Amino acid sequence: MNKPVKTTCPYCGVGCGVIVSGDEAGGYSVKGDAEHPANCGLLCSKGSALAETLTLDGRLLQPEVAGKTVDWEEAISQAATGLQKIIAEHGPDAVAFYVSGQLLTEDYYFANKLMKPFICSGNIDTNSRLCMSSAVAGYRRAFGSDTGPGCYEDIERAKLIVLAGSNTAWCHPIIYQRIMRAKKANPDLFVVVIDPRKTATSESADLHLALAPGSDQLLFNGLFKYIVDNGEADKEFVTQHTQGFEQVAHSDLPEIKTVSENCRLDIQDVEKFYRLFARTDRVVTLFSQGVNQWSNGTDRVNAIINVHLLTGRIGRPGMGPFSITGQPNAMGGREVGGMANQLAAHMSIENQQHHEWLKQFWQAPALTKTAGLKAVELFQAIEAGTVKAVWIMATNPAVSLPDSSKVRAALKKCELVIVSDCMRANDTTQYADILLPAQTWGERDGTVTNSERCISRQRPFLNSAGEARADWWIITQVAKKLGYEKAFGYQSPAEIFCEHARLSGWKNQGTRDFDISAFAELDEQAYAQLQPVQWPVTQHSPGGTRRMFGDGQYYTDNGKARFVPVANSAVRACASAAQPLMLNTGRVRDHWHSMARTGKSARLSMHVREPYVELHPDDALDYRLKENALARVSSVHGQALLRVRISAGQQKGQLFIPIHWNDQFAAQACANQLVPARVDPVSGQPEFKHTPVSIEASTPAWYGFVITRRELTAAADFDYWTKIKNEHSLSYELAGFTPPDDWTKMARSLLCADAVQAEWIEYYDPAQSRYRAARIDNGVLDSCIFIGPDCKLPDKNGLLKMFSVDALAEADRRSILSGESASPMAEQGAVVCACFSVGINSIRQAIEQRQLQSVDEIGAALRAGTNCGSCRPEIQALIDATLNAQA
Ligand SMILES: Nc1nc2c(c(=O)[nH]1)N[C@H]1C(S)=C(S)[C@@H](COP(=O)(O)OP(=O)(O)OC[C@H]3O[C@@H](n4cnc5c(=O)[nH]c(N)nc54)[C@H](O)[C@@H]3O)O[C@H]1N2
Ligand SMILES: Nc1nc2c(c(=O)[nH]1)N[C@H]1C(S)=C(S)[C@@H](COP(=O)(O)OP(=O)(O)OC[C@H]3O[C@@H](n4cnc5c(=O)[nH]c(N)nc54)[C@H](O)[C@@H]3O)O[C@H]1N2
Ligand code: SF4
Ligand SMILES: [Mo]
Repeated sequence: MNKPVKTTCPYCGVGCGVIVSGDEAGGYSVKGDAEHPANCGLLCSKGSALAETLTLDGRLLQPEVAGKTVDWEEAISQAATGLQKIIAEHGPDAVAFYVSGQLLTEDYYFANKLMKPFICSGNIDTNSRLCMSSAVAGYRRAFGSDTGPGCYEDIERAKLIVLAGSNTAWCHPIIYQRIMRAKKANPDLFVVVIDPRKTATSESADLHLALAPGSDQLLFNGLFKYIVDNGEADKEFVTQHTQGFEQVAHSDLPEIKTVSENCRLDIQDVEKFYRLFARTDRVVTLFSQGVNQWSNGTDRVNAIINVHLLTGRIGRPGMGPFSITGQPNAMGGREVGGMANQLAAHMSIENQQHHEWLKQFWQAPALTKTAGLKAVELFQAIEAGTVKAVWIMATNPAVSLPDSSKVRAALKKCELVIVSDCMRANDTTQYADILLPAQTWGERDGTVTNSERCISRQRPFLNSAGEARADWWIITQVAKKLGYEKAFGYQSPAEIFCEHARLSGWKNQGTRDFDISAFAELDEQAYAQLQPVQWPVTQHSPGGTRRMFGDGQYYTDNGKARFVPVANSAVRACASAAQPLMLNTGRVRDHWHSMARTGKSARLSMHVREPYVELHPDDALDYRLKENALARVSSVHGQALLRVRISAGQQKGQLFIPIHWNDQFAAQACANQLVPARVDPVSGQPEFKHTPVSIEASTPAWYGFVITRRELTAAADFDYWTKIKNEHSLSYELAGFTPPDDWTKMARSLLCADAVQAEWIEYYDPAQSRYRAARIDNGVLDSCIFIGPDCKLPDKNGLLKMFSVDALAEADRRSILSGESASPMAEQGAVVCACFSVGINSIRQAIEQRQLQSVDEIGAALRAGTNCGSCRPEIQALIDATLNAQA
């Protein structure tokens, strides 16, 4: 690699610019792009660790049909004939695409173009259905279009920032850092976090409203009433630019007292929030999955938009409702009409004129007349047998869709499952009849759009691994085989991008928000050099558009934004005697979804090392659960077996399980085995945050762990296992309900199957039920196993250190089975700062012994928090907790 390459981070919707440079050893380093408007040079822990995820481990490198490696021609031909046969026999609606916000815009554009006009079915939906379809539906109800009004700069210009249902510090870390920086520059900036849970985000908030789960619309309806009653509404704005005010004003809006009782919030806190909101002009309300992923997600979005319209706080600097998008190209998917109920270029499935225009533009014989099946319905139709073929691209539905056992059963039954992915083995690829190897980040070439409508380039700096190809290329090949040569005769992503840009301007004339017609004639070189730019980008606004709706004009029939009346409560699942608790699910700081990429990085795996269920101390007492022991969580749909974490940050009656772990990394840790397929009736978005469940202590006969330099395929035989990547090894946590007859036999078959002669040391204390053994190959520690009667096992840091050396010191060799390195190092505990591997114990010690009282002081002493900054809220929490304890 000669010159550093500017590209975009492939994780979250913040869309940070990164610069990748090659080093002499053939490795890569990644840093933030100071010129990118999203991050101005900053990167979070995930972005900073990107270079560690480039290995070919686990990559899908060749096409496969029925488990056999084939060449591309064969794979494409099989895919096309398979689809064709089903279409011929059962019609176009018997096939479907299930795509993803992790595709590039060019890929996405083609997937939609192949399905809606040419195959002529609406059956293309995307994992964005699970992610922000409620935000899309809410925007469209209010604005008549799917338009994100604001931009990131509004964060710096706001005086009040409301974070609703968003763990920004972990999920959109650079937005969070921008908020923290803004707060430093302007100490008057007030931050309110609305989340039932205590999170890293609520840690630094000025006010945390830990409301009763599911009560957001009541809170915002109450705010609406407060604003009206206190004469704080912007009457002029309401009259000139909105409609439907009376309907909301005359709906059943709650008094503060009702809000406080039903949201279970302190009345003073509610009043404080209402007063602040009513009296602060520059308010930005950022919202995410705690709002969207409920069976009334769309209503909640409108409850938020309503108060912004009521106060005229939209379209001007420092204000507006702001849906922060999850995936790197969630927005790009919306632009190309990637959802089953959208058409390309923000045209509308309900609008006949738009259908005609699209047919003309694509010179397509037809176009689906109706919307297709939304994600959850789509998999139900596969189960029912009405959809007989599905092509899955860049998503892992066996893990991420609700009621995943049903999804798996549907995939198993489906006549033809085609999967395009970059990884060979995930929970979905096992059901594939045809596997198509896709390029991944570093190889792929195209564009993505972030939360603030900013289009950025992803540029390649690596050659494609094996036979991997661009997703758009794969789609063109299948399309051509299906007979659509003319419409899919493209050679480069630039050509596709130009067509997409041309379409956005086609018959537009200001009638549709999405317009990038200024790029319709972009040549290859200009595309290569395309700078980040916010749409719309037209002849009138060639430099892009920061904010929308500054002119008070909306895309509704009469140009006025709509208020939407929203019920105070929703019909949703209730706890029962059999399922007395409610399950909330979400993310951890350093893993991304099903861990295909982050699971490869030891640094990112250090922060949270195992799947877990978190609950309140009172519930732990009631259900006799101990920290670090195992518990079984059950719903009517399935079960999970997880490590227990006890935290007062959870509300009583609430459990939290992270979504990341799946069958590739654990025995039974998939959150969606528990979650039902209940959706918001307007948007079709699943209710991921509210599942009735029960919990009980699980009582394994033994607990243990293995550290090894090799994958242990036999780990899958244990009742409980999880796998974690370390710097020089892998760790497996294990547990079993019955002890093996012979520990030595079990341990040796696990660790020495490939080398029966290997040097082996062991220790067994039957009285204590403790067994320990290690395999040493030519003076190097190869693997070790530690078993005990309960979850109190030795700290692994000393052992991990022994895996980092080429030859074991004699003293270390003698002390392996004690679990301690002879060259002692303090037990640092769970890693908080992933960049510099600083553990919780080291930080606590520094606070206690050296009297350090700020995150900056900790940084100066230990370096923790001084690189990406993602751990700063956790360090602050440790300082607060320690100082509180001392006081
Ligand atoms: N580290 C990391 N970052 C990511 C991702 C990742 O996998 N890992 N994924 C990306 C994607 S695709 C997405 S969509 C985003 C998601 O980003 P977020 O939406 O911030 O993430 P979640 O953890 O799903 O949920 C956010 C919060 O909603 C809260 N919540 C639950 N119920 C309610 C409720 O009734 N009301 C309110 N107000 N809050 C509630 C939860 O307690 C949780 O803290 O993150 C993106 N960024
Ligand atoms: N319970 C619960 N469930 C949830 C959520 C929740 O909060 N709670 N959140 C939901 C949300 S918001 C989301 S976004 C989903 C995410 O869920 P998924 O979309 O299933 O998440 P990933 O694990 O990111 O899957 C992406 C897959 O695409 C592959 N891939 C990556 N890049 C490319 C590429 O360029 N081309 C191709 N062809 N493949 C590629 C990866 O290897 C990986 O297998 O989960 C949803 N599910
Ligand atoms: S915030 Fe982090 S994960 Fe998200 S785009 Fe930026 S660097 Fe990537
Ligand atoms: Mo998402």
